[in-house]
Amino acid sequence: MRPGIELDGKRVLVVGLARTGVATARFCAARGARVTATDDRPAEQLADAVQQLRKIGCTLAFGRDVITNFAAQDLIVPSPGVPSNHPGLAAARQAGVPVWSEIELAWRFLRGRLIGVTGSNGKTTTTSLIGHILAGSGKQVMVAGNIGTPLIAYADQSDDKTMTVAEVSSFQLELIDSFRPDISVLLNLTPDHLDRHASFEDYAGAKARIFENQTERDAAIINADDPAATELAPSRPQIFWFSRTKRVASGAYLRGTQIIFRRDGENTVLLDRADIGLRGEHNLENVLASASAAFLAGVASAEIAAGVRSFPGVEHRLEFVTKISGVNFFNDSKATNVDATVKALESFSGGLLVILGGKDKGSDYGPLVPLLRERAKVVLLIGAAAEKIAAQLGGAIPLERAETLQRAVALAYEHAREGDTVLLAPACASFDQFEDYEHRGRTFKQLVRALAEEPRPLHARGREV
Ligand code: UMA
Repeated sequence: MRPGIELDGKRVLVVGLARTGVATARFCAARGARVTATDDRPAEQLADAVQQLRKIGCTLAFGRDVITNFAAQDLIVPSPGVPSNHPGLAAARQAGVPVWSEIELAWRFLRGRLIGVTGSNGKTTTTSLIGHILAGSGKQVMVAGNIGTPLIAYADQSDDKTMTVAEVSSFQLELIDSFRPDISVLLNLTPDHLDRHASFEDYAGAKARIFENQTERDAAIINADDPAATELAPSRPQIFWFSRTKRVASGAYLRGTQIIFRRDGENTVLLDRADIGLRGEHNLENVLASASAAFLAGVASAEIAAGVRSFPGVEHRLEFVTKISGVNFFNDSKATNVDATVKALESFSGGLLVILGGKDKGSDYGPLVPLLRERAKVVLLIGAAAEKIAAQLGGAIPLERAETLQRAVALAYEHAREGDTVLLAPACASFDQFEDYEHRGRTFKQLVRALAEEPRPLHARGREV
């Protein structure tokens, strides 16, 4: 039984008024809560939210200097983008006011079963793939969360037959209370968001909360090849491992080209490697995790194989854009941390022109050096992190300071030779120059398509690098 919560007449403060805040305020207001909605940005920048929330009777407060009484609330729901050490939130906690992320609130109203997917990388692909397999097998599915649509926006649409697949981030998990997925997935754990979390341990601790309320009846699917992830393995839920490299006692692994799922000593062939159209070893991991989740959710192996075969991939995730005069262009704008960029580089054998940079998240770019040296011809640097990256790459590879994405695309195309690949895999957040990584990815694709309209013959290009 979920604990629920009575919202009627309660004072609810919603902090941050983008996707999560607007959906949360609407949800609470519809249940009779007295909602105050606040954002550090001025009202003029939030015209759409203002219009929607005024209409449903929310009290609105905008701008950093507006004093909102955080301590006088019954519940506070900050958006994931609001740091949990926000001074108002600290005051509320001190006064004993619950501070929950929106996934906590949503979970209390969701019906049916929940699959929660977390990890540093691969969450979006895995969440989408699980949703795709479940939908293909005829289940009633909702896909939501960090992937783009807040979970709370769908809570009302669920019923006992619904399977919800939710991508959940460390920002969302760090403020849960009773949130409990029936099936949890931890894909991997590498440093990320160290501008928000005090340390790697703090970040890992937030991720590990996905298991916190799971019971013996629930399942946890964990990457056995990732030491940091295995360290977080919980004691209560049943654990199913997945591995690219070794046989596991319980869970998914490779036997030749077959992907096997082993449970209670019994092996089931789920699919063959040949069914996987996605590029890169990291995507093999995503498939192992997705197939395991689908199997545990009751999907038959033939349907899992069919789902993996027909999966088109995810926008902004090693997405093939086009080929112009023999040069391939790939958009991996979702590579917002160093590990994701490592995985992107590993997916190509060489001939790369790599666009790196954006808003730094306290990252160490050193791990990129060996792969760049081996596989890249040149790095084009953009955004605020350019100088830090240049200093850390330390002459390992030719660098050009392109500053903007537009210039980076033009320079990359100028330097590329037939058979080369231009790869946007920035290893950084996008917020210094773009609204978000999707905006960055769409901009990249537009710039590339503009090049495609006027392809120049290869011999007319600039110098070899
Ligand atoms: N704001 C304040 N005060 C602050 C900080 C922010 O008022 O101190 C306000 C901003 O002015 C802005 C709003 O808060 O108006 C932004 O909130 P938000 O960033 O949480 O925006 P949402 O649109 O609600 O997006 C969030 C997730 N954003 C983040 O985690 C940063 C989205 O994940 C998610 O898709 C969405 O909820 C729905 O669940 C994005 C993301 O970058 C894709 N996630 C990180 C990642 O994947 O690495 C975790």
